[in-house]
Amino acid sequence: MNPMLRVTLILLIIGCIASSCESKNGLVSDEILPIDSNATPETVALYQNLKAFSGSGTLFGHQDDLAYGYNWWDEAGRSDVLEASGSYPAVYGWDLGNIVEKQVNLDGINFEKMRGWITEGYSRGGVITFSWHMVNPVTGGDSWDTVPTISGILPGAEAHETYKNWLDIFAGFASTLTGEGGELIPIIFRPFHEHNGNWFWWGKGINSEEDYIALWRFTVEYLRDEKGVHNLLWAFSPDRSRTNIDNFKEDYFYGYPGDEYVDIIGLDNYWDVGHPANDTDPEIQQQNLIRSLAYTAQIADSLNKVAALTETGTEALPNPTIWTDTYLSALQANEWTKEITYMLVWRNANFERENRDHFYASFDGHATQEDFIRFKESEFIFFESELPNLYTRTD
Ligand code: BMA
Repeated sequence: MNPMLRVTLILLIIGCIASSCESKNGLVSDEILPIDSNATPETVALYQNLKAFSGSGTLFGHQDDLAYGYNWWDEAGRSDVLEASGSYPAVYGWDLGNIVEKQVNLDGINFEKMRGWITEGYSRGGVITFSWHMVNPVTGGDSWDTVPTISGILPGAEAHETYKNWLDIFAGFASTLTGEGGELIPIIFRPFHEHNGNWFWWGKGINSEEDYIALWRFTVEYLRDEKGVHNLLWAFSPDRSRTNIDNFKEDYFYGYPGDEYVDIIGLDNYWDVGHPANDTDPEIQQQNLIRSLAYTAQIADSLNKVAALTETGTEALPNPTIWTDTYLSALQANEWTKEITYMLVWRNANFERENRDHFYASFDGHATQEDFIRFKESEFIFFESELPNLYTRTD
């Protein structure tokens, strides 16, 4: 189908649903609302449009896309995804690690410049998501400083005020991200990710599940109710490697703070896409990828929320046809996997600065480029140039 026709059809579908037509799963988008009843109109629209869009395609996203690439650093207009495929990604991931401590984030991105790139991506219609590799508020170490921490920052604990001050800084940043009309830019906020793993200070086995839940709830209530931050959609994102695929729908809920505290049912899955530590037969891995995506979508559907593959990728892209053979075929595998609204691949670390091949999106000239273009040209995958307007309700 030609891209314009495709966009028109999607706009029609979104318009129809927004004006109370039933979608294929019997929902109307009006029925779905973010956990923040005071969310800004654009934030509500993004959430409802993602839900309405679910099943029609998957948006493609990339971490740090506009800030740097495999062989460039901080050059206006550049993007590895654009240069490899012909379009910017539809979703832009940014990380706030070190926002309290420094002018630049943990990977060297200046926060003022990040603000500009966020505005730029949003002004072209892209979706913005934040993770936060937060410094350990108790020890001052990094996110990987895995000593028991959460009990030390909950209300009443010694470092609680410190933690609140950090959230104030976050609120300041989130509240100054505005579009051309002065409206706040909606942000899919994905704090304390991969919490069922034991590699971050907020992880499993290091803290109690109860404390993790308390921290999440406190964070939502403080930012939303006390600080009045109303441009956030909250994404929950356990890691697939620490779930048993046969028990996924139970394992998924480790640390789940409750339906009133989560908007996006996310999954971080590096495990089933060729992780070097996973020696499962590749065919079984592909089946597990499909199963993990389908279960995630089923959970989202049962809770009337939005499903996403919030982080994924294979470092240095050793499989030349990963985009179509692994991702596209999994996303299109069945009616459930098709409900994954977006996928985000991790950053393309700059080779000169980091002296390693730590990249997850194709760049111009890479062996995966041809397949990346095929992936982009698939009717099911949406890059930025193919996006409908996600920020306006059409009714
Ligand atoms: C990790 C790696 C690190 C990076 C961190 C935060 O997965 O990419 O190099 O510092 O994410 O972006």
